[in-house]
Amino acid sequence: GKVRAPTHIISTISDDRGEEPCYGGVPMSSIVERGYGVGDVISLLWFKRSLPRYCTQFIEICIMLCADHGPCVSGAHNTIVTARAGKDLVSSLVSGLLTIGPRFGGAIDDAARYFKDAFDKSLTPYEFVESMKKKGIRVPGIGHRIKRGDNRDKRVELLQKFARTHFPAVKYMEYAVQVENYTLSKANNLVLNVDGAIGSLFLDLLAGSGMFTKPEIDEIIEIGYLNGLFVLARSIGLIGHTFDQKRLKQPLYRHPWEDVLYTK
Ligand code: Q5B
Repeated sequence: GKVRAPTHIISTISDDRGEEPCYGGVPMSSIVERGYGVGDVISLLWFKRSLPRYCTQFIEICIMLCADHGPCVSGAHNTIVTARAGKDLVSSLVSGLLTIGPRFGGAIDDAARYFKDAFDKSLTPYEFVESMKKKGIRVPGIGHRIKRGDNRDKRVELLQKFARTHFPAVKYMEYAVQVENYTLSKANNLVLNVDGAIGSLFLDLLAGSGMFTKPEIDEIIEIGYLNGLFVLARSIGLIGHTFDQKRLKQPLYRHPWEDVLYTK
């Protein structure tokens, strides 16, 4: 019989060999004809299944709400400086993307990991937060540079409102809110931030949609899919900042001496 030569690559998410490309087995024409959105495309390419409409809508809301947060955040700042140094679009974009990490925008996966672990072990918010403190780990998804208990992040409120209306259950989100209540009793800046809101709500999406088995959920959390939402979303804003600086013909950026503490 025929012997298949060993392949160097295995790929399971899309196929471009036929008359038209397929995402997760769904032909492009069906994606267009069925009126699918970017949430459906993410479902097919990242999660390899069609998710219910409320899930894809939630993904789209995450993308829209995280697309930009002004010129002063780490990512936009890097992108602006790079664009003003005369670099091209891709260089300016990746320079901003490279700031995404545990402190800025890239705390979603760890928020999901730690909230899930604490909730599944039935830790009280006090036990969870204090155990993190003992380990010297900041609670991912908690804290913000400008948001406060009396100046909440509108994005968090919008995500919570959507989930309370459309998700079958929001147990992880409610747990995150209890954690926030406790951290806010310690300091006014320790709000549930956008990373923590997405991390906890995605746990609810994974657990409540009935579309994922428990091992699949564990694998998604272990691999760390969720920072991808912020990376994808913020790319939209960073590209915009690059165009903005070029349109405005901004010169090379040099940080003012007065804003540096020169010391020995
Ligand atoms: N403390 C976000 O810190 C920030 C604590 C904490 C326990 C915590 C910090 C943090 C976890 C990572 C996280 C996502 C670095 C943030 C985002 C997207 C964004 C950004 C934008 C956008 C802010 C003061 C005191 C200290 C700390 C304690 C702080 N956080 N304790 N758990 N999580 N969070 N990142 O203001 O006793 O004085 O030593 O790392 O979730 O990135 O808009 O800007 O869309 O672009 O610099 O929204 O919270 O506070 O470092 O001066 O700390 O609070 O130990 O206590 P800050 P610090 P002490 S959303």
